[in-house]
Amino acid sequence: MTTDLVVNQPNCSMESGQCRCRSHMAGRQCTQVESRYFFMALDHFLYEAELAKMGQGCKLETREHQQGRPASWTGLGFARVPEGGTLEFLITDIPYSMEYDLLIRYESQMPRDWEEVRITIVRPGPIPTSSPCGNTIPDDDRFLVSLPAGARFMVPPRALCLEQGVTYTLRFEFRRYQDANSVLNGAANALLLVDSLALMPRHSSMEMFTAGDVASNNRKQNFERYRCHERAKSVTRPMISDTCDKIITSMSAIINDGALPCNCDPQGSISAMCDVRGGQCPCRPSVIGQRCDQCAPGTYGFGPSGCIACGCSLEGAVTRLCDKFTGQCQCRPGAFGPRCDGCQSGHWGFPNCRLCQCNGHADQCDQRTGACINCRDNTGGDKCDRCGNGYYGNPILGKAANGECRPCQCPEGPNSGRHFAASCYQDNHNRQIVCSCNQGYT
Ligand SMILES: [Ca+2]
Repeated sequence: MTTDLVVNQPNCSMESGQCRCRSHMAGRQCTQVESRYFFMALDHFLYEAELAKMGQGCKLETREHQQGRPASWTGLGFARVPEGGTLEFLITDIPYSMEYDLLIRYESQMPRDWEEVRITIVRPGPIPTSSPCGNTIPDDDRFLVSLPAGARFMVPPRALCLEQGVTYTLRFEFRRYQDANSVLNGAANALLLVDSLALMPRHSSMEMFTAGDVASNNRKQNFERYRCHERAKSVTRPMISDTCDKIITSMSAIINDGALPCNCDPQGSISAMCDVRGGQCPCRPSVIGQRCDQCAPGTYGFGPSGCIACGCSLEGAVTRLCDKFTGQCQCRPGAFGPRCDGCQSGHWGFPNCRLCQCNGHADQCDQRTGACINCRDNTGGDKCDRCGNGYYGNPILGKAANGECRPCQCPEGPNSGRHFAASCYQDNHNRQIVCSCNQGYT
Protein backbone atom coordinates (compact mmCIF):
# COMPACT_ATOMS: atom_id res chain seq x y z
CA MET A 1 0.00 0.00 0.00
CA THR A 2 1.35 3.40 -0.91
CA THR A 3 1.12 6.20 1.57
CA ASP A 4 -1.33 8.10 -0.61
CA LEU A 5 -3.95 5.40 -0.66
CA VAL A 6 -5.51 6.37 2.60
CA VAL A 7 -6.25 9.89 1.57
CA ASN A 8 -7.45 8.95 -1.89
CA GLN A 9 -9.90 6.32 -0.73
CA PRO A 10 -11.36 7.25 2.59
CA ASN A 11 -14.22 4.76 2.33
CA CYS A 12 -12.60 1.36 2.06
CA SER A 13 -14.52 -1.76 2.93
CA MET A 14 -12.39 -4.04 5.08
CA GLU A 15 -14.24 -7.15 3.92
CA SER A 16 -14.16 -6.76 0.14
CA GLY A 17 -11.04 -4.64 -0.20
CA GLN A 18 -13.08 -2.50 -2.57
CA CYS A 19 -12.95 1.19 -1.98
CA ARG A 20 -15.37 3.89 -2.81
CA CYS A 21 -13.26 6.63 -4.34
CA ARG A 22 -13.78 10.32 -3.89
CA SER A 23 -15.91 11.83 -6.63
CA HIS A 24 -14.68 11.36 -10.20
CA MET A 25 -11.64 9.42 -9.09
CA ALA A 26 -11.13 5.90 -10.31
CA GLY A 27 -8.95 2.81 -10.27
CA ARG A 28 -8.61 0.12 -7.67
CA GLN A 29 -6.40 2.40 -5.62
CA CYS A 30 -8.35 5.53 -6.51
CA THR A 31 -5.23 7.22 -7.86
CA GLN A 32 -6.68 7.98 -11.30
CA VAL A 33 -9.30 10.40 -12.51
CA GLU A 34 -12.30 9.73 -14.69
CA SER A 35 -12.06 10.90 -18.27
CA ARG A 36 -12.39 14.70 -18.54
CA TYR A 37 -11.38 15.31 -14.92
CA PHE A 38 -8.12 16.53 -13.40
CA PHE A 39 -6.11 17.19 -10.25
CA MET A 40 -5.32 20.81 -9.57
CA ALA A 41 -1.84 22.27 -9.49
CA LEU A 42 -0.75 24.20 -6.40
CA ASP A 43 -1.36 27.53 -8.18
CA HIS A 44 -4.86 26.54 -9.26
CA PHE A 45 -6.64 29.31 -7.33
CA LEU A 46 -5.36 32.02 -9.62
CA TYR A 47 -6.64 35.57 -9.96
CA GLU A 48 -5.40 37.72 -12.82
CA ALA A 49 -4.27 41.18 -11.75
CA GLU A 50 -5.51 42.64 -15.03
CA LEU A 51 -9.04 41.55 -14.08
CA ALA A 52 -8.82 42.82 -10.49
CA LYS A 53 -10.48 46.03 -9.39
CA MET A 54 -7.87 48.68 -10.14
CA GLY A 55 -7.41 51.86 -8.12
CA GLN A 56 -6.43 55.25 -9.43
CA GLY A 57 -3.53 55.27 -11.86
CA CYS A 58 -3.59 51.51 -12.49
CA LYS A 59 -4.01 50.36 -16.06
CA LEU A 60 -4.49 47.16 -17.95
CA GLU A 61 -1.38 46.22 -19.91
CA THR A 62 -2.04 43.44 -22.36
CA ARG A 63 0.80 41.45 -23.83
CA GLU A 64 0.82 39.32 -26.95
CA HIS A 65 2.06 35.79 -27.01
CA GLN A 66 5.01 35.04 -29.24
CA GLN A 67 4.71 32.01 -31.39
CA GLY A 68 6.85 29.10 -30.29
CA ARG A 69 7.76 30.70 -26.98
CA PRO A 70 6.00 29.73 -23.77
CA ALA A 71 4.46 32.75 -22.07
CA SER A 72 6.02 33.83 -18.79
CA TRP A 73 2.72 35.34 -17.65
CA THR A 74 -0.92 34.24 -17.53
CA GLY A 75 -4.14 35.71 -18.86
CA LEU A 76 -4.25 38.82 -21.02
CA GLY A 77 -1.24 40.46 -19.41
CA PHE A 78 -0.72 42.66 -16.38
CA ALA A 79 -2.03 45.41 -14.18
CA ARG A 80 0.31 48.36 -14.53
CA VAL A 81 0.58 49.83 -11.06
CA PRO A 82 2.14 53.17 -10.10
CA GLU A 83 3.34 54.11 -6.63
CA GLY A 84 0.21 54.48 -4.48
CA GLY A 85 -1.86 52.22 -6.75
CA THR A 86 -4.24 49.59 -5.37
CA LEU A 87 -5.58 46.28 -6.60
CA GLU A 88 -8.53 44.42 -5.12
CA PHE A 89 -9.11 40.75 -5.75
CA LEU A 90 -12.45 39.15 -5.07
CA ILE A 91 -12.06 35.61 -3.74
CA THR A 92 -15.20 33.52 -4.00
CA ASP A 93 -14.11 29.96 -4.71
CA ILE A 94 -12.37 28.65 -1.60
CA PRO A 95 -13.33 24.94 -1.46
CA TYR A 96 -11.58 23.98 1.77
CA SER A 97 -10.89 25.79 5.02
CA MET A 98 -7.15 25.99 5.62
CA GLU A 99 -4.13 28.23 5.37
CA TYR A 100 -3.17 29.50 1.95
CA ASP A 101 0.11 31.03 0.90
CA LEU A 102 -0.10 34.13 -1.25
CA LEU A 103 1.85 33.89 -4.47
CA ILE A 104 2.32 37.28 -6.12
CA ARG A 105 3.59 37.13 -9.70
CA TYR A 106 4.95 40.34 -11.18
CA GLU A 107 7.53 41.99 -13.37
CA SER A 108 9.50 44.80 -11.88
CA GLN A 109 10.11 47.79 -14.14
CA MET A 110 12.50 49.38 -11.66
CA PRO A 111 16.11 48.77 -10.67
CA ARG A 112 15.43 48.36 -6.96
CA ASP A 113 13.07 46.42 -4.76
CA TRP A 114 9.53 47.68 -4.32
CA GLU A 115 9.77 48.43 -0.65
CA GLU A 116 6.29 48.60 0.78
CA VAL A 117 3.19 46.73 -0.29
CA ARG A 118 0.37 46.52 2.21
CA ILE A 119 -1.80 43.43 1.98
CA THR A 120 -5.18 43.39 3.70
CA ILE A 121 -7.73 40.63 3.75
CA VAL A 122 -11.26 41.92 4.17
CA ARG A 123 -13.51 39.32 5.78
CA PRO A 124 -17.29 39.61 5.52
CA GLY A 125 -17.69 39.17 9.29
CA PRO A 126 -16.13 37.74 12.42
CA ILE A 127 -14.69 34.23 12.22
CA PRO A 128 -16.59 31.69 14.35
CA THR A 129 -14.29 30.25 17.04
CA SER A 130 -15.29 26.76 15.88
CA SER A 131 -13.84 27.46 12.42
CA PRO A 132 -10.44 26.03 11.46
CA CYS A 133 -9.53 29.72 11.08
CA GLY A 134 -10.89 30.55 14.54
CA ASN A 135 -7.47 31.48 15.90
CA THR A 136 -6.99 34.28 13.39
CA ILE A 137 -6.51 37.71 14.93
CA PRO A 138 -6.99 41.01 13.06
CA ASP A 139 -3.22 41.55 12.92
CA ASP A 140 -2.92 38.37 10.85
CA ASP A 141 -5.03 39.98 8.17
CA ARG A 142 -2.86 43.04 7.53
CA PHE A 143 0.82 42.98 6.77
CA LEU A 144 3.57 44.58 4.73
CA VAL A 145 5.76 42.89 2.16
CA SER A 146 8.43 44.07 -0.24
CA LEU A 147 8.89 42.79 -3.78
CA PRO A 148 12.47 42.05 -4.88
CA ALA A 149 13.48 43.76 -8.13
CA GLY A 150 15.12 40.76 -9.76
CA ALA A 151 12.36 38.24 -9.00
CA ARG A 152 9.23 37.24 -10.89
CA PHE A 153 7.22 36.14 -7.87
CA MET A 154 7.08 36.52 -4.12
CA VAL A 155 5.46 34.47 -1.36
CA PRO A 156 5.07 36.37 1.92
CA PRO A 157 6.09 34.30 4.96
CA ARG A 158 2.65 34.76 6.48
CA ALA A 159 -0.19 32.59 5.20
CA LEU A 160 -3.89 33.51 5.22
CA CYS A 161 -6.45 31.27 6.83
CA LEU A 162 -9.48 31.16 4.54
CA GLU A 163 -12.78 29.36 5.04
CA GLN A 164 -14.68 27.27 2.59
CA GLY A 165 -17.49 29.10 0.79
CA VAL A 166 -16.70 32.54 2.27
CA THR A 167 -16.20 35.56 0.00
CA TYR A 168 -13.15 37.72 0.65
CA THR A 169 -11.58 40.83 -0.75
CA LEU A 170 -7.81 40.86 -0.90
CA ARG A 171 -6.53 44.38 -1.09
CA PHE A 172 -3.02 45.33 -2.22
CA GLU A 173 -1.68 48.83 -1.71
CA PHE A 174 1.56 49.43 -3.54
CA ARG A 175 2.41 52.22 -1.14
CA ARG A 176 6.04 52.97 -1.67
CA TYR A 177 8.71 52.01 -4.14
CA GLN A 178 11.59 53.44 -2.09
CA ASP A 179 12.10 55.55 0.99
CA ALA A 180 12.27 59.33 0.80
CA ASN A 181 16.08 59.34 0.74
CA SER A 182 16.19 57.57 -2.57
CA VAL A 183 13.48 59.51 -4.37
CA LEU A 184 16.23 61.26 -6.32
CA ASN A 185 17.05 57.96 -7.98
CA GLY A 186 14.02 58.16 -10.21
CA ALA A 187 11.37 56.75 -7.91
CA ALA A 188 8.89 59.42 -8.94
CA ASN A 189 7.64 57.34 -11.84
CA ALA A 190 7.90 53.95 -10.20
CA LEU A 191 5.92 51.24 -12.00
CA LEU A 192 5.21 47.61 -11.34
CA LEU A 193 3.56 45.09 -13.65
CA VAL A 194 1.47 42.72 -11.55
CA ASP A 195 0.57 39.53 -13.37
CA SER A 196 -1.54 37.56 -10.94
CA LEU A 197 -2.20 36.41 -7.45
CA ALA A 198 -2.48 32.74 -6.54
CA LEU A 199 -3.63 31.16 -3.28
CA MET A 200 -1.50 28.09 -2.71
CA PRO A 201 -2.73 25.56 -0.15
CA ARG A 202 -0.14 25.45 2.63
CA HIS A 203 0.74 21.82 3.20
CA SER A 204 1.54 22.25 6.89
CA SER A 205 -2.08 23.11 7.61
CA MET A 206 -3.42 19.83 6.20
CA GLU A 207 -3.94 16.79 8.34
CA MET A 208 -2.45 14.48 5.71
CA PHE A 209 0.92 16.03 6.60
CA THR A 210 0.45 16.66 10.30
CA ALA A 211 -1.51 13.72 11.72
CA GLY A 212 1.66 12.39 13.31
CA ASP A 213 1.57 8.85 11.90
CA VAL A 214 4.40 7.45 9.81
CA ALA A 215 2.64 8.06 6.49
CA SER A 216 1.91 11.70 7.30
CA ASN A 217 5.46 12.30 8.42
CA ASN A 218 6.79 10.71 5.24
CA ARG A 219 4.58 12.92 3.12
CA LYS A 220 5.71 16.01 4.95
CA GLN A 221 9.36 15.06 4.66
CA ASN A 222 9.06 14.32 0.96
CA PHE A 223 7.07 17.45 0.22
CA GLU A 224 9.76 19.55 1.84
CA ARG A 225 12.79 17.61 0.62
CA TYR A 226 11.59 17.71 -3.00
CA ARG A 227 10.53 21.35 -2.66
CA CYS A 228 7.15 20.53 -4.21
CA HIS A 229 5.89 23.98 -3.28
CA GLU A 230 8.65 25.77 -5.18
CA ARG A 231 7.75 24.24 -8.51
CA ALA A 232 4.35 25.88 -8.60
CA LYS A 233 5.64 29.40 -8.19
CA SER A 234 6.94 30.20 -11.65
CA VAL A 235 4.57 30.39 -14.64
CA THR A 236 7.01 28.46 -16.80
CA ARG A 237 7.49 25.46 -14.69
CA PRO A 238 10.16 22.83 -14.41
CA MET A 239 9.31 19.14 -14.69
CA ILE A 240 7.60 17.91 -11.59
CA SER A 241 8.98 14.86 -9.81
CA ASP A 242 6.82 11.76 -9.35
CA THR A 243 7.04 12.20 -5.62
CA CYS A 244 5.63 15.74 -5.72
CA ASP A 245 3.10 14.71 -8.32
CA LYS A 246 1.66 12.00 -6.05
CA ILE A 247 1.50 14.22 -2.99
CA ILE A 248 -0.10 17.13 -4.85
CA THR A 249 -2.62 14.73 -6.37
CA SER A 250 -3.66 13.70 -2.87
CA MET A 251 -3.81 17.31 -1.70
CA SER A 252 -6.06 18.12 -4.64
CA ALA A 253 -8.27 15.12 -3.89
CA ILE A 254 -8.78 16.25 -0.31
CA ILE A 255 -9.18 19.97 -0.99
CA ASN A 256 -11.68 19.44 -3.81
CA ASP A 257 -13.15 16.22 -2.39
CA GLY A 258 -12.31 14.41 -5.61
CA ALA A 259 -11.25 15.43 -9.08
CA LEU A 260 -12.21 18.59 -10.93
CA PRO A 261 -14.05 18.71 -14.29
CA CYS A 262 -12.00 19.89 -17.30
CA ASN A 263 -14.91 21.91 -18.75
CA CYS A 264 -12.89 22.48 -21.91
CA ASP A 265 -14.64 25.02 -24.09
CA PRO A 266 -16.14 23.06 -27.00
CA GLN A 267 -15.25 25.81 -29.48
CA GLY A 268 -11.83 26.83 -28.23
CA SER A 269 -10.50 23.34 -27.43
CA ILE A 270 -9.18 20.67 -29.75
CA SER A 271 -10.48 17.97 -27.43
CA ALA A 272 -12.57 17.69 -24.27
CA MET A 273 -9.70 16.01 -22.40
CA CYS A 274 -7.50 18.23 -20.30
CA ASP A 275 -4.12 17.63 -18.73
CA VAL A 276 -4.69 15.35 -15.74
CA ARG A 277 -2.12 17.44 -13.82
CA GLY A 278 -3.38 21.00 -13.66
CA GLY A 279 -6.35 20.80 -16.02
CA GLN A 280 -5.01 22.71 -19.02
CA CYS A 281 -7.27 22.02 -22.01
CA PRO A 282 -5.64 21.75 -25.48
CA CYS A 283 -6.39 25.07 -27.17
CA ARG A 284 -6.94 25.94 -30.81
CA PRO A 285 -4.60 28.51 -32.41
CA SER A 286 -4.49 31.86 -30.61
CA VAL A 287 -6.88 30.66 -27.88
CA ILE A 288 -5.83 30.94 -24.23
CA GLY A 289 -7.11 30.11 -20.75
CA GLN A 290 -7.14 26.86 -18.82
CA ARG A 291 -10.48 26.06 -20.45
CA CYS A 292 -9.48 27.58 -23.84
CA ASP A 293 -12.30 30.06 -23.60
CA GLN A 294 -10.80 33.34 -24.80
CA CYS A 295 -8.78 34.87 -27.58
CA ALA A 296 -5.11 35.65 -26.96
CA PRO A 297 -4.25 39.36 -26.94
CA GLY A 298 -3.86 40.64 -30.50
CA THR A 299 -6.47 38.24 -31.89
CA TYR A 300 -10.25 38.27 -32.22
CA GLY A 301 -13.32 36.36 -33.37
CA PHE A 302 -13.45 33.45 -30.90
CA GLY A 303 -14.96 30.54 -32.82
CA PRO A 304 -14.64 26.94 -33.91
CA SER A 305 -11.39 27.61 -35.77
CA GLY A 306 -9.73 29.52 -32.96
CA CYS A 307 -9.04 33.25 -33.10
CA ILE A 308 -7.86 35.48 -35.94
CA ALA A 309 -4.89 37.86 -35.76
CA CYS A 310 -5.98 41.50 -35.49
CA GLY A 311 -3.31 42.63 -37.98
CA CYS A 312 -3.53 46.22 -36.77
CA SER A 313 -1.28 48.59 -38.69
CA LEU A 314 1.80 49.45 -36.65
CA GLU A 315 1.64 52.98 -38.06
CA GLY A 316 -2.07 53.59 -37.91
CA ALA A 317 -3.20 51.85 -34.73
CA VAL A 318 -2.74 52.87 -31.11
CA THR A 319 -2.11 49.27 -30.03
CA ARG A 320 -1.89 45.89 -31.70
CA LEU A 321 -5.11 44.88 -29.96
CA CYS A 322 -8.53 44.95 -31.55
CA ASP A 323 -12.18 44.53 -30.62
CA LYS A 324 -12.59 40.90 -29.61
CA PHE A 325 -15.80 40.54 -31.62
CA THR A 326 -15.45 42.78 -34.69
CA GLY A 327 -11.65 42.87 -35.05
CA GLN A 328 -11.69 46.67 -35.30
CA CYS A 329 -8.29 48.11 -34.34
CA GLN A 330 -8.02 51.36 -32.38
CA CYS A 331 -6.94 53.95 -34.94
CA ARG A 332 -4.78 57.01 -34.43
CA PRO A 333 -6.34 60.32 -35.55
CA GLY A 334 -6.53 60.32 -39.35
CA ALA A 335 -6.14 56.55 -39.78
CA PHE A 336 -9.15 54.49 -40.84
CA GLY A 337 -10.23 50.99 -41.75
CA PRO A 338 -10.62 47.78 -39.70
CA ARG A 339 -6.83 47.55 -39.38
CA CYS A 340 -6.20 51.32 -39.30
CA ASP A 341 -4.04 50.89 -42.38
CA GLY A 342 -5.68 53.50 -44.60
CA CYS A 343 -6.98 57.06 -44.67
CA GLN A 344 -10.51 58.30 -44.27
CA SER A 345 -12.53 58.72 -47.47
CA GLY A 346 -11.37 61.90 -49.28
CA HIS A 347 -7.87 61.67 -47.78
CA TRP A 348 -4.61 60.12 -48.98
CA GLY A 349 -0.95 59.48 -48.10
CA PHE A 350 -1.22 57.01 -45.15
CA PRO A 351 0.15 57.24 -42.50
CA ASN A 352 0.28 61.06 -42.93
CA CYS A 353 -3.26 61.33 -44.15
CA ARG A 354 -4.20 64.63 -45.77
CA LEU A 355 -7.16 65.93 -47.69
CA CYS A 356 -7.46 65.12 -51.42
CA GLN A 357 -6.68 68.32 -53.43
CA CYS A 358 -9.27 68.21 -56.21
CA ASN A 359 -10.34 71.85 -56.39
CA GLY A 360 -13.85 70.89 -55.46
CA HIS A 361 -14.36 68.79 -58.58
CA ALA A 362 -13.88 65.31 -57.03
CA ASP A 363 -14.38 63.72 -53.61
CA GLN A 364 -11.91 60.84 -53.84
CA CYS A 365 -8.29 60.50 -54.74
CA ASP A 366 -5.82 57.65 -55.03
CA GLN A 367 -4.87 56.59 -51.47
CA ARG A 368 -1.21 56.27 -52.49
CA THR A 369 -0.55 59.02 -55.07
CA GLY A 370 -3.26 61.52 -54.21
CA ALA A 371 -4.38 61.69 -57.90
CA CYS A 372 -8.03 62.68 -58.02
CA ILE A 373 -10.55 60.09 -59.16
CA ASN A 374 -13.58 60.89 -61.36
CA CYS A 375 -13.10 64.63 -61.82
CA ARG A 376 -16.47 66.25 -62.47
CA ASP A 377 -17.48 69.46 -64.22
CA ASN A 378 -15.52 68.55 -67.40
CA THR A 379 -12.25 68.81 -65.52
CA GLY A 380 -9.24 66.51 -65.58
CA GLY A 381 -5.67 66.23 -64.37
CA ASP A 382 -4.29 64.83 -61.09
CA LYS A 383 -5.96 67.62 -59.14
CA CYS A 384 -8.95 68.22 -61.44
CA ASP A 385 -7.02 71.38 -62.25
CA ARG A 386 -7.33 71.34 -66.04
CA CYS A 387 -10.26 71.49 -68.38
CA GLY A 388 -10.95 68.47 -70.50
CA ASN A 389 -10.45 68.54 -74.28
CA GLY A 390 -12.93 70.91 -75.87
CA TYR A 391 -13.59 72.86 -72.65
CA TYR A 392 -12.20 76.12 -71.25
CA GLY A 393 -12.09 77.89 -67.93
CA ASN A 394 -10.06 77.98 -64.72
CA PRO A 395 -11.06 74.98 -62.62
CA ILE A 396 -8.52 75.86 -59.88
CA LEU A 397 -10.94 78.56 -58.73
CA GLY A 398 -13.36 75.83 -57.74
CA LYS A 399 -16.92 75.38 -58.83
CA ALA A 400 -18.32 77.90 -56.38
CA ALA A 401 -16.09 80.68 -57.76
CA ASN A 402 -17.19 80.13 -61.37
CA GLY A 403 -14.22 77.82 -61.80
CA GLU A 404 -16.09 75.32 -63.90
CA CYS A 405 -15.09 74.30 -67.43
CA ARG A 406 -17.41 75.46 -70.19
CA PRO A 407 -17.69 73.90 -73.61
CA CYS A 408 -15.65 75.59 -76.37
CA GLN A 409 -18.20 76.90 -78.90
CA CYS A 410 -16.12 76.10 -82.00
CA PRO A 411 -18.61 76.75 -83.43
CA GLU A 412 -20.72 74.43 -81.21
CA GLY A 413 -19.79 72.39 -78.13
CA PRO A 414 -17.94 69.05 -77.94
CA ASN A 415 -19.85 65.96 -79.09
CA SER A 416 -22.29 68.15 -81.01
CA GLY A 417 -21.00 66.93 -84.39
CA ARG A 418 -20.25 70.58 -85.21
CA HIS A 419 -17.12 70.99 -83.12
CA PHE A 420 -13.86 71.49 -84.99
CA ALA A 421 -11.26 72.49 -82.42
CA ALA A 422 -8.84 70.60 -80.12
CA SER A 423 -9.18 73.28 -77.45
CA CYS A 424 -10.03 76.91 -76.86
CA TYR A 425 -9.25 79.70 -74.41
CA GLN A 426 -10.83 82.94 -73.30
CA ASP A 427 -9.04 86.10 -74.38
CA ASN A 428 -8.10 88.08 -71.28
CA HIS A 429 -9.00 91.44 -72.86
CA ASN A 430 -12.17 91.06 -74.80
CA ARG A 431 -13.44 87.86 -73.04
CA GLN A 432 -13.93 86.32 -76.47
CA ILE A 433 -13.44 82.58 -76.95
CA VAL A 434 -10.50 81.80 -79.24
CA CYS A 435 -10.67 78.33 -80.83
CA SER A 436 -7.55 76.34 -81.69
CA CYS A 437 -9.04 75.03 -84.87
CA ASN A 438 -8.48 71.58 -86.29
CA GLN A 439 -6.54 71.39 -89.53
CA GLY A 440 -8.69 72.61 -92.38
CA TYR A 441 -10.95 74.84 -90.23
CA THR A 442 -10.62 78.52 -89.45
CA1 LIG B 1 -2.02 38.19 -15.82
